[in-house]
Formats: sequence, C-alpha cells, structure tokens
Amino acid sequence: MSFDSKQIRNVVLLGHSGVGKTTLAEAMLFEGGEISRRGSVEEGNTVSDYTDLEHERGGSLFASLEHVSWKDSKINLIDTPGLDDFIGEVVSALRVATTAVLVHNARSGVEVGAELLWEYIETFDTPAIFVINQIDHEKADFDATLEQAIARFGNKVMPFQYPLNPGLGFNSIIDALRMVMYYFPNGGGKPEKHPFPMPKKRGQMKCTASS
Ligand SMILES: Nc1nc2c(ncn2[C@@H]2O[C@H](COP(=O)(O)OP(=O)(O)OP(=O)(O)O)[C@@H](O)[C@H]2O)c(=O)[nH]1
Ligand SMILES: [Mg+2]
Repeated sequence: MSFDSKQIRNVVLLGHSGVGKTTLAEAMLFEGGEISRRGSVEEGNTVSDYTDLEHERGGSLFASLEHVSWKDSKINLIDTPGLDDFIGEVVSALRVATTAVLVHNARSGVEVGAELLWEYIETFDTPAIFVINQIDHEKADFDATLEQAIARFGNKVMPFQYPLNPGLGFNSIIDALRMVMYYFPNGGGKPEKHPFPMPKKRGQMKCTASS
C-alpha cells in the first residue's frame, strides 16, 4: 500500500518510566492488524522491546519505530524509554514527530518524568495528546490524575474521552467528541457502541468532561 505525505503521521509515545508506553504500542499494533497476538513486557515478546538487554531489564532502553495503518493513514509510531538516562532517544524522536502522546498512569498520577518531558514538548512546540493509562488497576484514580494534569500543564488539558468505571471492573469509555459510549465485552474483542449515557441531573456523573 502506498501513502502520500499527507497520510503519514509520525507519533512519539513518551512518559515516565513504566507508565505503559510499550504495552500501549503493542495494543495499537494489534488493533491495527499489524500483529495477530499481543505480546507483553513481562514475557519479553513485544515488538518494541526486542533487544536482549531490554528483555533482561524488563523495560525500554532505545527508541523503536513501528508502523501501523489506520483507515487511510500510515502511523509511524516511535516508542521511547521512560528512564531519563535515555533522554537522548526521546529528543531525537521528538524532533521528527508531528504528535507527542504523553502517557500518564492512573495509579500514580502525574509523575516527575512527565514534567521533564513536557519541557521538551514545549521546546519543540509539538502538538500533544495525553493518555491516562492503567485505568483497570485497582488503585486507578482517573479524576485525580486529570486534576493533577490540569494543575501542572494548564487549562489546555481538555478531556474528550474518559472512563465510566475506572478500577477492577473497568470496561467502558465515554467519547465526548463522538457522543458515544464504548463498552468492551468480557474476554476482549471489538468494543460495542452504545448511546451516550446522559445523567438524570446535572453533576450526577462521576467523571464529567467539562464541569
Ligand atoms: N494493569 C495494567 N498494567 C499495565 C497497563 N499498561 C502497562 N501495564 C504494565 O505496566 C508495566 C510497565 O509497562 P511498559 O509497557 O513496559 O511501560 P513503559 O512505559 O514502556 O516502561 P519503560 O519503557 O520502562 O519506560 C508492565 O508490567 C505492564 O504489563 C495497563 O493498562 N493496565
Ligand atoms: Mg517501554
């Protein structure tokens, strides 16, 4: 398949060490049909962390480039290491990226690595999207992480997708742009689309997109 330059996106995944960037990259490759089975960092079989050294350390040490086709676009995905010892890998990736995806962890909130990376995003003036990850963790606190992100990075942080039920039973996302709820059935597979669940009274929903 060939793409012209307007259809190509260079996206860099960055974030504090261990937030889940490599796992997210693996999920994106799987959803895009590039791989038929999702590998895991623990099993040492992700596309991104392919070196022996990364398998030994159980985390990314190098920026790695993957490709995924999505609808009529080609996304060049660069997964970067979170440890600040390897910041050079992140800086090189940011220089060629059209979009930065700054990943946070709902279990730990906004961490110091994210603040440092934000300075680089601002230096390169790269448009950024935040992803709040690990929503399924028993200690996940989406609202607190979002509040921290707004407090630290300003009012430009605007949620447009958020989880309906973070924590162990997590299975639904609200997409406020498309006005739709995605429900992920037990056992995985494609999400079901449901109508946007409207609260009966104002302020009744736990996570609101714009209150
Ligand atoms: N429960 C849960 N665990 C996750 C999720 N994403 C990642 N993990 C786990 O978090 C740990 C770190 O994940 P990685 O994908 O290696 O994180 P990373 O940001 O790439 O880490 P570095 O490359 O070392 O910066 C692994 O044990 C993953 O299995 C998630 O959405 N939910
Ligand atoms: Mg990684």
